[in-house]
Amino acid sequence: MLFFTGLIVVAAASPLLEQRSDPYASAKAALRQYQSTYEKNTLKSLSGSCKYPTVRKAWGNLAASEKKDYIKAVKCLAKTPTKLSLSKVPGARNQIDDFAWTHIENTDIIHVSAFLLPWHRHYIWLYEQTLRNDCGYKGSLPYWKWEHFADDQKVSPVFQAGDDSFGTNGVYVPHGAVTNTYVGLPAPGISSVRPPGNGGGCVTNGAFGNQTGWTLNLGPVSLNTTKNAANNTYGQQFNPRCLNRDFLQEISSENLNYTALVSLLSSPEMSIFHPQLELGVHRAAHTYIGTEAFDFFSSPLDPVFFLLHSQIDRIWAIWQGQDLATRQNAVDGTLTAFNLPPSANGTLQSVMHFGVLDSDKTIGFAASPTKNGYCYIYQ
Ligand SMILES: *[C@@H]1O[C@H](CO)[C@@H](O)[C@H](O)[C@H]1NC(C)=O
Ligand SMILES: *[C@@H]1O[C@H](CO)[C@@H](O)[C@H](O)[C@H]1NC(C)=O
Ligand SMILES: *[C@@H]1O[C@H](CO)[C@@H](O)[C@H](O)[C@H]1NC(C)=O
Ligand SMILES: *[C@@H]1O[C@H](CO)[C@@H](O)[C@H](O)[C@H]1NC(C)=O
Ligand SMILES: [Cu+2]
Repeated sequence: MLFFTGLIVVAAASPLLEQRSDPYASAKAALRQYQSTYEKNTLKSLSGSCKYPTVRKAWGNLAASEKKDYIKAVKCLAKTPTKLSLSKVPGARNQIDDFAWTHIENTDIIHVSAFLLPWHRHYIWLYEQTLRNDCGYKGSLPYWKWEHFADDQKVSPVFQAGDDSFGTNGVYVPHGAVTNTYVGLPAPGISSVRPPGNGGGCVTNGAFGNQTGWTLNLGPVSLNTTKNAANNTYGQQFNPRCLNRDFLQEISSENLNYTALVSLLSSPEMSIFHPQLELGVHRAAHTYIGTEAFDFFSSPLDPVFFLLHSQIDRIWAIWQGQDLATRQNAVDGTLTAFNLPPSANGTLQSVMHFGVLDSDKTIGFAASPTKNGYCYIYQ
């Protein structure tokens, strides 16, 4: 009898305890609901050649062997030769540089414009395909589930020191604020100031730390710590150096938690959702990591970039999945970054460029993660 009573008390008390101790309990419940609606609607909409979507999972939910395979495939990209013309991009050596350069070349078009979401959807899909086709990877692109560790991002499985993770913060090097500028935009002065974090130097552990011999070849472009020469405006010269980071925990605490994510997902309109996503969590995630990841142009040189943008794509997919009929084809923004120079609004027919990686695609081509050759779902 005592035993029985005890059980009832525990069962009744645990949801209350959870709510008291977890400030995000209700946001987590709301996210589970968004996820379930997204999955249900997506599975219902499957047709044609996408009947069995591959599953993109949080990095922390990959098995140890899957993590190892992913990292091995990324390292293989650094061993496959560049397709870029060395007269145009003298510093390019490998396919990591092909991805970085394609982003650099498009930076002034694909950010703060109608292109952000569809361009990066196709770009990270190409990365996933290249890992599979050229480097034998069998899995899917993972994502950085930043909401789960927002209040202490350094304990995230993404940022661990072992060789099955992406490494920790960079070593501390005293430094001041960093101002990044959109090189090449017609109106000067569009920049973003970031206070110093508690790193700033080389990452010295993990799969891409300097102890492994991993180097970045191109860039940086928009960090004011390196005023690039005229023949290196876009970081096209060979500049071998270590991967750097400069974590800024308060940016994560204030912008990347469950509450922030759920508030973003509750946006009713693309014209609210897109700017809130891009200038909110997207900017915050890049800013949190700092240094290379904070460079508007060469940020894909931090391998975590692809997990970051997989998370961005996940958030967009979940938002679209609440109401595919009205949200799948919604476009917001113009054809130029910050609308400079002023341009028309983007449409499903607007064309996106992928340099040496792929032929042009339209915004509409990338509207659905389960059509036009894409076939994946986030879990
Ligand atoms: C890695 O970076 C650290 C910090 O800058 C430095 O002390 C160390 O010598 C570097 N190691 C290698 C192998 O370059
Ligand atoms: C780039 O210009 C600098 C001077 O601004 C010069 O020292 C350097 O040799 C040039 N590099 C190349 C590859 O042309
Ligand atoms: C979580 O994010 C929200 C929205 O950005 C912020 O207002 C709040 O301070 C953060 N922290 C907690 C514990 O909710
Ligand atoms: C572009 O879109 C904005 C926001 O949706 C709208 O207010 C504006 O009228 C559109 N401009 C044109 C030229 O259609
Ligand atoms: Cu980008």
